Amino acid sequence: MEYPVDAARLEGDLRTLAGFSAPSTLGGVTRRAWSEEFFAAQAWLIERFEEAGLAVHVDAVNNIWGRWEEGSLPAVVAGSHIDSVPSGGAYDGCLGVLGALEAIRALRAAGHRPSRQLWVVAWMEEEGSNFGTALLGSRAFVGDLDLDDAAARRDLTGRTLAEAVAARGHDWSELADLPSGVDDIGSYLELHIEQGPILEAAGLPVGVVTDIVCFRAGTVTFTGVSNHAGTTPMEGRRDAAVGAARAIVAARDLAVRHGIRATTGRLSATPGGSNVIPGAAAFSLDTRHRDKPPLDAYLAELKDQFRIIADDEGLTWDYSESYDIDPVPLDPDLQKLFGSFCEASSIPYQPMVSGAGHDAMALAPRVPAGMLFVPSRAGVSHAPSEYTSPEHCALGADLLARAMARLSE
Ligand code: HGY
Ligand code: MN
Ligand code: MN
Repeated sequence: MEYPVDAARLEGDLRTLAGFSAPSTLGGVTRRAWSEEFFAAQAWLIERFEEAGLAVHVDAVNNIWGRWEEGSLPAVVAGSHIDSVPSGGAYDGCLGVLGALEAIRALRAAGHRPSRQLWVVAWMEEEGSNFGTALLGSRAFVGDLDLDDAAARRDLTGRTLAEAVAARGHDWSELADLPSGVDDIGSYLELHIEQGPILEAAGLPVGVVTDIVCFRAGTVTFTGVSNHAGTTPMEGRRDAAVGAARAIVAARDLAVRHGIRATTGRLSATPGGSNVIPGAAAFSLDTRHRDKPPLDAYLAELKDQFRIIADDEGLTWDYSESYDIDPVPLDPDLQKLFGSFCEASSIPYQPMVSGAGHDAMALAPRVPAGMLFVPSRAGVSHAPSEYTSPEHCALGADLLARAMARLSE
C-alpha cells in the first residue's frame, strides 16, 4: 500500500451500508433510490463525509457531494452510487463511494496537501430501479437528461420524479442549473467491482477499464383482449401473455445470433387474474453491445419479429425506450496512470471493457474519466452473493488514493 488505507474500516463501512435495506425474502440488499432505506443510508453517508472533514452538499437531484476544499478548482472527483437493484449486493457502487472516502481519509492521514480540490460523490439513482432512469443523477448533473420526460416518470406508487424531488425540498426547475457544475470538475475516477468473471478467471486483482459498452433499454407491451379463461375457445384468442412470451424468446435467440446481451428482468400480465386471458403483457428489455451499429441492427430486426408475432397472435405491440446510451471510451491518460501505479508496485492488471453501465459514462464525454475494477467472486453481481475480498477493496482504494494524489499534486 502506498497510502494508509484502512482495509478493516472500509470493510466495516461496506457492511454497515449494506444494512440499510428493505426486507427481502430473497436476501441481499434492496435499497431503491428515493426509498426510506435509501435516505437513511444517505444520512449515514453524510455523517461519514462530515466525520472525514469534508464539506457536504446535496444537489437538486440528490447527488451527495463531500468536498475537501483545500485546493483550487477544477476538482478531482471520485465516486459512484449507493442505490441498489432489488435483492442486489453490498459492493456494486458502494465500493466506489466508500473507497473514494477511504482514499481521502488515507491522503489526509498521510498529510497530503492537495493543489486541487478533492471531492467524493454518491450519484443519485444510477440503477434506475425506481423511476426507470438509469444514471439519473450523473446525467442530470452533466445536462444529458431529458428533463421533461424525466419529470413525468412515475414509480411503482404512481409518484412522479418531479414530486419525489419536491418532497426533498428542491424545485424541479433547479435541475436545469446543475450542468454548470461540470466546469468545476477536472477529472472523474470511479472504482467499481467488475461484476463479471474475467479478473477472477485470470487471477488478476485489478482491471483498468478502456471503455464501457453501449446499451439501449425499454419496455415492450403486447395488447390483446381480456377474456374468460374457461369459456373462450383456444382458437381466436388474443392472449397478450403468449405474444410477450414468444417475443422474449425471440429476443434471446436473436441476441445469441448477433452476439448481443439481451435481458428481460421485469414481466407483467394485466389484469393479472389467473382465470383471465391477459389483455396486456409488458416486459423490460435491456440490450448491450460494445459497438452501436450491431446493437441498432439487432433491435431493428427484433422489432420486425415483434411485428410478425403480433400479427400471428392478433395483437398490437409497442416499444417505449427508456435510454439509448452510446459506448464510451475512457480517458487514455488516466488508464496509463492507473497502469503505471500497478507496474510500479508489481500489481498484475489487465485493460478491459465494462459490460456494465456506470456513472462514468455520463461524465466521460465531458471530463477525463477513468475506471478501476477489482474482482467479483465467481463473477456474480446484482445478487445477494455479490462479494469482493477486503484485500481487493483496499487495493482499489489505495490505487484511487494514488491517482487522486497525483492529480492534485
Ligand atoms: O445495469 C448496469 O449495468 C449497472 O449495474 N447499472
Ligand atoms: Mn448495478
Ligand atoms: Mn454500479
